[in-house]
Amino acid sequence: MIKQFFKLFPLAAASLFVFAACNSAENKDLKINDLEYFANRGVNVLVYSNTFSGGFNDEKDSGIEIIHHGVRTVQGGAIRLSNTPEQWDLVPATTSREVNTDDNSIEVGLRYDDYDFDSRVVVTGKGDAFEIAVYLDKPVPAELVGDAGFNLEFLPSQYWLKTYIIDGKPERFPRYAVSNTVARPNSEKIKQYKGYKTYDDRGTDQFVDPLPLATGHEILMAPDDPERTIKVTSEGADLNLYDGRILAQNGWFVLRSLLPAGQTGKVLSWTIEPNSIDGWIREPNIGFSQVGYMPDQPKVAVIELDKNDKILGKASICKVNDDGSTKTVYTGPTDTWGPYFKYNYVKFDFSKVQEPGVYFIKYGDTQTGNFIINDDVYDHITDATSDVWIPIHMNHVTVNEGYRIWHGEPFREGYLQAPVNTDHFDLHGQGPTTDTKYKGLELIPGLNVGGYFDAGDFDIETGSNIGVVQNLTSIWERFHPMRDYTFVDEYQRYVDLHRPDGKPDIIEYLEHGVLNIVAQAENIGHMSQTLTNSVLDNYHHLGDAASITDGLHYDPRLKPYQKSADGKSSGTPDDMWAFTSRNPSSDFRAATCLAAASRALKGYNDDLAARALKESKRLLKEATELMQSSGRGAGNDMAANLQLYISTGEQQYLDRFKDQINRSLSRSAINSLTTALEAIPYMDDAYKESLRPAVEQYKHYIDSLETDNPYGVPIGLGNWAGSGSVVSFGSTICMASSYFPDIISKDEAFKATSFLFGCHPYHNYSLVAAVGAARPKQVFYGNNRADLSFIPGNVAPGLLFRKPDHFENYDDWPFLWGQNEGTIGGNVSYLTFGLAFKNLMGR
Ligand SMILES: [Ca+2]
Ligand SMILES: [Ca+2]
Ligand SMILES: [Ca+2]
Repeated sequence: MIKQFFKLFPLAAASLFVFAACNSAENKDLKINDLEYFANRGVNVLVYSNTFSGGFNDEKDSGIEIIHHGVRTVQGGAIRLSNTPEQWDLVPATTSREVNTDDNSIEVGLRYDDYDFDSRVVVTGKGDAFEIAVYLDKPVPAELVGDAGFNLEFLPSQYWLKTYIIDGKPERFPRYAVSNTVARPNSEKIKQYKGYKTYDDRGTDQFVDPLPLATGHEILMAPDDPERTIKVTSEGADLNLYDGRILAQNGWFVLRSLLPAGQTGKVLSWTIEPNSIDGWIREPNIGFSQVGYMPDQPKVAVIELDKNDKILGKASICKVNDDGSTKTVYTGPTDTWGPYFKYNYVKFDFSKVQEPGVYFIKYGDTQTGNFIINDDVYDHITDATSDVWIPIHMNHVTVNEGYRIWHGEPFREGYLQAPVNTDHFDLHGQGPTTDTKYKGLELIPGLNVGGYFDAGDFDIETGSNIGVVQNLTSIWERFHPMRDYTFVDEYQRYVDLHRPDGKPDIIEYLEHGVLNIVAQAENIGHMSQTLTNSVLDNYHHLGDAASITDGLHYDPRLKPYQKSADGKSSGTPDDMWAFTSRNPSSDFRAATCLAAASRALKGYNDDLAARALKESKRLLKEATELMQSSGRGAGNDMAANLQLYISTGEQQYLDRFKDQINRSLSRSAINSLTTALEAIPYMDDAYKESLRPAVEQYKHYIDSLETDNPYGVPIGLGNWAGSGSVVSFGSTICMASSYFPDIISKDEAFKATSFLFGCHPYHNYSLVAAVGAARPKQVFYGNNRADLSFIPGNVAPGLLFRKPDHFENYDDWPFLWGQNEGTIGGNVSYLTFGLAFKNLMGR
């Protein structure tokens, strides 16, 4: 009824809106909605919709959260045991969560098992404010008095440089962490995750504790920015404001009150008033391909709208002329897709615009940055990843670029055998045996060669390094890219970006990966799980990888920080460890990738090709026997069986592959179609034809995504955002379309590129660093994240889903790995996709 009225009388509707916006009687009560959070215009208060995870402790995305005018600016509301908790400080378990719509409150039970300490936090909506109250049935345990407090954390990038007023005194949030600290004895430090320490105390036996920036009973934050204004009042206890970045660059501003000693019942009460802007409507987010479009490709923008926003029936394309003037060249209808989680979506198809040039999109008053239409817009989408990101992640070499050293040669002292029964902080572990000839903490020679840093950290994850070698081999065999803009000298252990050396870069990258896998096979005897940090205080390293360890062999006979007379060893236990518990499936995968890589390396490095083949045969034999004797059956890995068939031509692998692929395809084509298609060049025509039903099934899957979400790609809702699935989706489409163009049109592949390059929820920036015409993302969780920067070519995981209905990707705060990290595995997959895509498009 109302809709009809708006349609018939758009002018009347507009003036009605103005009236509503000026009417201060708008109801701003924070009421619990159907999704169990408090909401009014512009303010969402989530109470443990997202709980602290056990795996990585404090990920800065749990507890009591505020999504303030579209941006999640507050999180972490919980009982915490320090002033500015770090990632590896203890977090409470959530023992209960109760939503009481009758009295508009949500109550959670929190518990620290280590201290047998329970508390209840009750959040109650009271008009346009809410109260946070803490209840105790038993007093704070004696050992936590002075440590247990209620903390709420504020996103630094949304508050720095803005003002705050505490008990009437004006102050400014600091852009960089520069405030006072005190050193206290370690005996007073609350223990950290699994007893590890995040800091190196340099022998002082003291830890650093930040002092408050300010203290008071009422704080008004960001009165200068209505979208961020929040007032917090504490009934009794002092409110202390801390800067969490003093201890850890990923820290937030922390507001904290200590819990009183010896009391039970309601022990703490804060009143929080987040400002809600009258009639606030989030600005439309026009998703489009920042990289641009080829003239004859489909061009569909997806416009994300506030559910309070009115849908406009038309949008336009404007052209930027040579003289800088602009002209509307196309106006067309929008097509309503409908609601998807928090927002409404409409699509705007402008495929008819085909003339090469510079354009932008206009929807109402919103206008995008510019993009290009031309044949060659996708020609360089993989260059930054290939020329810059991948070589910067080469381990055990110095990497130079122009005037800049990205990192020196890391881990010169090599790797020690991890001691038995070690439970590691990065989710690995050494079992009760070493499965090698080495004793715990003994040097395993020869491992500090080749290999790739895993991600924003510097460990070698053997599993992903195996995948990387496999993918680089497949890239070489499928596309033979001769691109040569990287100088790699394994003897000098030196890499120089943008310097051609006469060898194809892909072969050099492949060689670098193989060097480490062969070294593991030769020196450990099998694959490690990981080569990684032994101490937590150098695991979170930010800066030059060569300075993670001191480069000297660890000698426990020396005191910490003491060097031997010959200058070759030290008493500092910073050496990396090899976790060597044997896993025959990992050896089986290594055998496969080494067999394939040895083919590719022939003629480039015959010695390494021969060593790779020798180790491949040995590992394959041993892994097969181990798997058989443990009853696990040999080779339950169809991709590996295919590769082994290609390498050896042996019927047994072909039989196993065919059997597995048939069973797998009959379950679902979605996960195994790529592997099935990869086999086509090595099989007969009948095999290819037998895949037709699976390809048809995949086409149905592609079509079904059009109704699943407005972007028509698989969108993941996990704790690590899903651009990796979009890359795989794109790769499968490219391969399927090249073999079965009658079933899957190559146009489907543009859904993947558009999503990656800007047509996605939350904002419209390209998720690939430095790739994208007007606006690639600016910050990533690379190893240079402390500089709020990026490493070119990195693919961000992208749109992280926060329960129950919020997608986000911070572009001013790099430190959430689930949205902004990139991995060696993921970036090599992107390279594979990009090359396949360009190949399919005839570029
Ligand atoms: Ca890692
Ligand atoms: Ca080269
Ligand atoms: Ca050392």
